[in-house]
Parts: sequence; C-alpha cells; structure tokens
Amino acid sequence: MSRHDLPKPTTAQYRWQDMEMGMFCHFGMNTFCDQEWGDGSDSPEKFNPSSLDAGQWVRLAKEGGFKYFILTAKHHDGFCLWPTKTTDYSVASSPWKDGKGDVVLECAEACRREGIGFGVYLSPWDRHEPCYPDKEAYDNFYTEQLTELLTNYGPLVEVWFDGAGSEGREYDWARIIGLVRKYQPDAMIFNQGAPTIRWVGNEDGVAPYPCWNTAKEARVSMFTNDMLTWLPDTPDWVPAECDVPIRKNKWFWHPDDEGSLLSLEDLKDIYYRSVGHGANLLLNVAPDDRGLIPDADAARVREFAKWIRDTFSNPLYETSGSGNELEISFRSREYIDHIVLMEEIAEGERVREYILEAMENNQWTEIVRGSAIGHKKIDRFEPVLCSKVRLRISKAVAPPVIRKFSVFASI
Ligand code: FUL
Repeated sequence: MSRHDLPKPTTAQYRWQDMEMGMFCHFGMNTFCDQEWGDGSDSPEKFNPSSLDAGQWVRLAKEGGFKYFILTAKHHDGFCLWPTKTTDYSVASSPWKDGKGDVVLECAEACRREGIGFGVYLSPWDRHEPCYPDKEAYDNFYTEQLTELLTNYGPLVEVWFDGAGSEGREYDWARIIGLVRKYQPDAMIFNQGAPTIRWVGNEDGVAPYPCWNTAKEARVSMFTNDMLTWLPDTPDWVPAECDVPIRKNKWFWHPDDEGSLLSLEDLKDIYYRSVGHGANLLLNVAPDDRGLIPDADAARVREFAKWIRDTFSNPLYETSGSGNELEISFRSREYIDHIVLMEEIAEGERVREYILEAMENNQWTEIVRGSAIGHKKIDRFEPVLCSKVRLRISKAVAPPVIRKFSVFASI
C-alpha cells in the first residue's frame, strides 16, 4: 500500500480522537424507578427531580478532563427528555418544572458555557411507542425525533445509535444517516447505519491491543455476537469508542448502590486500556433522582482526573519527528516509568511494530515491544534508570510520522 492509499481520518474524526475522553450521562425515567430497562409503561408523573442542575453535571465533566458530554435524550423506555412534538411521553407531561422543562436544552447550554462538546443518545428501540411494530410508521417517528435533536440544540459532536433491543430489526438507515449528514455534518456517527466511529465491543471500557483505527466490521450489541458489516459509504477509518459506567454494570442511578462505584485503580486500568490503546473513553456518570451527580461519584471522577494530570501532564522529555528511529538524550540519569507515543494520524496509521529501548550503563536494553501506535499508545513499565531512550520502528507501511514521543516519571 502506498502512503497515498492509506486510510486517513476526516478532519472531524481527527478532532474527535483528540478529545480522547467523553462523559456519558444516563438519566431518565429509569432514574426514578430503580431500573435499567423500563418497559415504557411508567407514568410521566414519576419524573420529578427536585433539584436538577445540568450545570453541575457538565462542570464535573469539564473538571474531570472530559472534552465531550453525551446525554440519553431517549432510552429504550421511550421517555423523551425534551418536549418533543412526536409523543406526549416526555418531560412535557411530567411535574418537573410544570412540564415546561427541557433537559436536552439545559445540557446543551451547559456544554456551551463550559466549552465542551455535546452529543445525544437516541435509542432506536422504543418500548413505549405504539407504532414501533410498524416499520414505516416508526421510521417516520424516529426520524422526526432525530430531526428535532439535530436542529434545535446547536452543534453536536456525536450521535449515539445503540444496537441493544434492535437485534435483527432494520431501520431506514439511509434516511437517518442522511439527516445527520445534512444537519450535523461534523457529528460522529456511532456504530450504526454508516458509522464514523465504532463500538469497541464490550461495556467494560477497554480496547484490545492492538486496536487499529481501520475496520470492516464491529459488534452490534451486548445481546448478540452478530457483527455489523459496514455499509459501502462507511470509511475504512473508524476509530473505536469504549463505553463503561462508573458504577459496575449500572448505567442509571440506583438507590443505596455506592458499593458498585468503581475504584480509582479500576479507572486507571480502564484508562490504560482505552485511551492508552488509542481509543476514546466514554465514562458514564449518572445523576440521581434529585437530578444531581452524587458526591461519591463526583469525588471519584475528580480523583481520576487528578491522577491523569499528575501522571501525564509533565513529561520529563518530549520529541517528535519522522523516520524509523527517534532518540532522546537526558541531561542526567533519570528513573522513568511511562512512555506515551502518538502517530501523526492525519498521515494515516503507519507503524506496525516498534521497540522502546533505554540506555543503561552504555547499553541499549529493550523495555517495551509493541505493534499499533495510532492516535496514542501508553506504555508503563517498572522504573528504569537511564540516560537515553529511543524508539525504533521495525515495521511500517509507509515512513512513520511521530507526533509525540514523551517520557514520564510518575514515581
Ligand atoms: C446498552 C443499553 O442496553 C444500556 O442500557 C446502555 O444504554 C448502554 C450504553 O448500551 O446497549
């Protein structure tokens, strides 16, 4: 393959990959019913957060280093968090703000204020809507809902199409994707129709290694092992996103459930295996029935953010450049324990094999051997005392272009 034929990200994909971390926000009827999957029969009367503050959610995302925020505008139960014209099963029929509230708008505005990206999740599977069994009628209904979201809330960075519950069901993807392209051409399309980003295939927040940016297929849902084969107009470049809830296996808030909060160690492991494998991390942090993110979850997010900052914001040394070998000489011997590599993916993903070596006692010693670098590869290892490090690329499909080669000591 010549360098000209290599798949490359679009500008919007490149920007999305640079964001690296998004906060997912599952909130809705389930929050008030201690359940994960409502069947669509819960009364709108139940939706009544006493002190909903989308500003608190989004400020936490910002503080936590998340660059985008995705809200479940409608989950499988069909209850809409915005006053849609398509159904009365929405906030407009709830006691919250006397039916005059709009959670989607509050989130969109908070994201704009905080300067982070906003995205929406709109479940194709709808357990409330009576026309759901009628394919054509539902396609009309769904595209109308989507149009409202695409046109009334400013720029979106991502539209999340969940495959759950839709196994085997065909929607009018050509029309759905056409709307996204028409109204939000820069928004990423998650995993359905003609995706521009793909699901990593699990809900643990971890990517395999290597996790190449190119793919021809991805898993559709947790509930089938079927693979989605890309439609012809999906680009070969389809980076992965890793979604995971901060409370083990719980996307929505549940009472008396702090015990399922992931530990800081769990989150570190997730970070190394998502962002550290070149994928984006989408961490779900769910507001409670007051409409606020509980203190314990917020504190964990802050701890996680502090760890990322402490570990990765001050490289001891950093370089960049083209070619098969890059070397960094230290001013004196140093203990190091992390190396972060980034390819200039605007030129495509070129590296296939690399070796990191450290100079100890005048001898090069191998510390890590890897394959993919892509957007980012984080290598951590037992502290090594050395005076130089070098990156040797032993296999590449075109001349490598390294955007960053950074060395850290977290000890
Ligand atoms: C799954 C859904 O069934 C869960 O409820 C959650 O929304 C998760 C992100 O996707 O497929």
